[in-house]
Amino acid sequence: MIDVKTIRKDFLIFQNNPDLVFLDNASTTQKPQSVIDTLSHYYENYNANIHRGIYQIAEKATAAYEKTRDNVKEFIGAKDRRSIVFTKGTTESINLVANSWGGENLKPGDEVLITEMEHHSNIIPWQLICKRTGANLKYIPINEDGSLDLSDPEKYFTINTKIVCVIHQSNVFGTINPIAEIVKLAHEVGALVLVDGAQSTPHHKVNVSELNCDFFAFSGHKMLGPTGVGVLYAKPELLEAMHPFLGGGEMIRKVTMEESTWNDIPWKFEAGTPNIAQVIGLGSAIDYINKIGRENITEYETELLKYAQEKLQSIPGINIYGTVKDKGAVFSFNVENIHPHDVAHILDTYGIAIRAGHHCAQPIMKKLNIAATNRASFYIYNTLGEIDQLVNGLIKTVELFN
Ligand code: C6P
Repeated sequence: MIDVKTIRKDFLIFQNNPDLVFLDNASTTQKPQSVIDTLSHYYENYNANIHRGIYQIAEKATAAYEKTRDNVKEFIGAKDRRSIVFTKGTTESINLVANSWGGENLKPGDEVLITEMEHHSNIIPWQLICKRTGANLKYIPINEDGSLDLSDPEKYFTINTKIVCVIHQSNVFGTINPIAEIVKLAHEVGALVLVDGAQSTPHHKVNVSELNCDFFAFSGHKMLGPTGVGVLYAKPELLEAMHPFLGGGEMIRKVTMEESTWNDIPWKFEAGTPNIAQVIGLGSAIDYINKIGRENITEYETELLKYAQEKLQSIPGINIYGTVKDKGAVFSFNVENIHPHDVAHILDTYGIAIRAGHHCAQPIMKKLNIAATNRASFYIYNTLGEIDQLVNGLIKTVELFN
């Protein structure tokens, strides 16, 4: 079980901001001292470019960077370290697949299947590539409770479907989607599957081999790591067949004035100087999460979510979005007759940080016929007491407007 008091001591931000109640973890998480120290240690002791220098600190930097690749491989249950490509984040990972795989493999009449629950990062790259290639973009609809409507799969999974791109855990509803079922439906019609794991990877045990997905994307900053680093997992044979996304240093084998050949995977997809410190910092974040244990994280967050659900439901005029049983610790809601931005602003005056807006998921807002929601999202350092503070803040907000 999680010892939240001890955990909070690892996060200096809470000592430096004693009144801060940080409930915007789906947006980004705070960083433990071990991750911050790892970044400083790299810059203070062995800052050098990787894969190039043959002097000692460059070799040390390269080894630390590549060690994180092994760390990530184990963390997500990949079979092959060549499957792990470092990117800037989930957004870049999906753009890489849309451009490199989609640009090469999609043609007019093909279908890209996504869902109405996607973050813009898993919509826009597909809209762009569909426009470029003449492929069609189709959406699996969602139900009122925030679940996917998979009642009529033949309507969506067809012989024209070439790739299915689906969010693992919704950043608005918290819904955890049935990826194994979706992978099965997609593979039956010969389509690939890309999973957006930005919201699942920080909170649950993820095993890409068991899921049998073809691509999996996530961001370091949502799982205690630095900004500017993320991962694309892909089956090696897919990466081998795909063209490079970005061209430049390190991704080549031989360059002539006329043409070039490419480095081995995964480096074929890591052009230029990567975010070295951030990648090494991600390794440290994974170590921290492993020390706590992901089953413990899921268990603790479920407790937080249950407590929040019970407490928040009792506030008059509250509407909760995303009521499925299988969900992560993300809580979207509105308060009757009070704009979400006003709610978030008033809560901020009590030191409570939540997010208000469309959460980069405008198709969901359209489906629910609302402009925005409030969203509280939890992580390992949040406490039941902070949920009480949120509830008290909301009660005061309601009183203020009545
Ligand atoms: N969602 C939120 O507050 P990047 O920016 O590349 O690290 O992650 C993008 C992204 C992709 N998919 C999902 C499911 C996400 O939730 C996000 C980021 C943040 O919900 C910022 S909008």
